Amino acid sequence: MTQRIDKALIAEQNDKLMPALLEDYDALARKLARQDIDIERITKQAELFQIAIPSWGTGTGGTRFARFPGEGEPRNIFEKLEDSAVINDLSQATERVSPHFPWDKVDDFKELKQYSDSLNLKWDSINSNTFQDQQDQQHSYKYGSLSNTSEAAREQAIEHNIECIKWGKILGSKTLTVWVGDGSNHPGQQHFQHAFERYLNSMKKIYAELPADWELHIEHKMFEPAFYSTVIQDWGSNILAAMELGPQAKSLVDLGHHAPNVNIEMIVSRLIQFKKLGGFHFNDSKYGDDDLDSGSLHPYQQFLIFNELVDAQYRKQEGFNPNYMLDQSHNVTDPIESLINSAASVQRSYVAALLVNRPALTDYQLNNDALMASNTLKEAFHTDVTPILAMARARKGGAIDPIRTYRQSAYRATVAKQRPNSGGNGSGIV
Ligand code: LRH
Ligand code: MN
Repeated sequence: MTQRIDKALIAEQNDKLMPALLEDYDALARKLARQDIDIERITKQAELFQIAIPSWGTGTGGTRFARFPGEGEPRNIFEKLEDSAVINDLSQATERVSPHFPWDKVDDFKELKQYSDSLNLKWDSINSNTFQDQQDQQHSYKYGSLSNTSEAAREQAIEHNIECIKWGKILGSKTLTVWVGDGSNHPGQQHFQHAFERYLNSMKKIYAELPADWELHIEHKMFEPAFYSTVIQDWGSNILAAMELGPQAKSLVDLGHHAPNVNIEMIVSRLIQFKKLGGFHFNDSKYGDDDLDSGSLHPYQQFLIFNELVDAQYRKQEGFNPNYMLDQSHNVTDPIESLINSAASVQRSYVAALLVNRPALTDYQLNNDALMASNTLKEAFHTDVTPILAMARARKGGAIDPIRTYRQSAYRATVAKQRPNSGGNGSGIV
């Protein structure tokens, strides 16, 4: 039986919190008015903000060492959709879900579409998977997939991606995201150019099957599962591949796929300039691809990324239409709470970036006034936009304090009774 967050509970909780919110909202409105910023214009843009939920993020994640399942784990895509609907009930900013095949594969995709429709959820980018061998798989991906030296293995991987497009069309998705772990662990093991050529030839066969209104998003990653070289290891190989494939191919930036201290906001600026920014997998990390909650460690970097995105929006940059999505692994928190928190964190970076005084910034940049240019960004970053985020949620029927309302709903305890513990504390990210 589908569990949702009771609208009456949200209303009752909001009623308690609204007087304080109105006070804070009015105070912020006066502060922004002194900067000639109309808070209502900003709140409307906050209401339009959407970020997709990774289906695989609704379950407890793990590492190669272990996974410690939580209570009421979703056991299939239908239960992952239920949890995603709860996140959207409270946040009103996550109406799209991104599936991963074959993890979310079903026999009847029309039935799955009907179920998502019944939950007012839409389908975001389709993620293919040629980084694991499936039960009945003929050719192994041990030595790669789209760049494998075995033509049979490449053809198998191409077929899987084309099948993902077919399933995505039934669900109403418009994007295929391709991340491959292809690479090598030993110097000399792989011929870098030949491997890239095999990858490109395989991707050309997938690209040829793309519907005219679809995009193909290429995701780069520095390392893991390969630990010496990775075929698409950085934005350089990524944009070269996207340019080689054609206008529907774009680059996807997963924040955790870069070496520590890489200037990701500058990579974003380059991809925007060459109309190759397809979208993002937001998360945060301290060491490797840690897939931690977005903005939990580097909120200023996340803000600086949105400063580039809002600047492009402000300049009406041609071909600018990036897709936003979370890609996280929740090993020690309730995944629903982490996804609610992270969606709000990314939305906060966007709203703060809307407050940047761009004409002033341009002046300081042209006059090499580095300090005032930096302060212009910091002023926006340090503005507490919490009242705008809460008001945007409340006006759309969401919760002023989504975590508090979620806990009041006892949703997790309820589904824990309905979903027997799937046990299996093996290892692996999902
Ligand atoms: C690879 C990645 C990719 C997904 C996987 C779940 O690290 O970021 O986006 O396919 O995580
Ligand atoms: Mn990713």
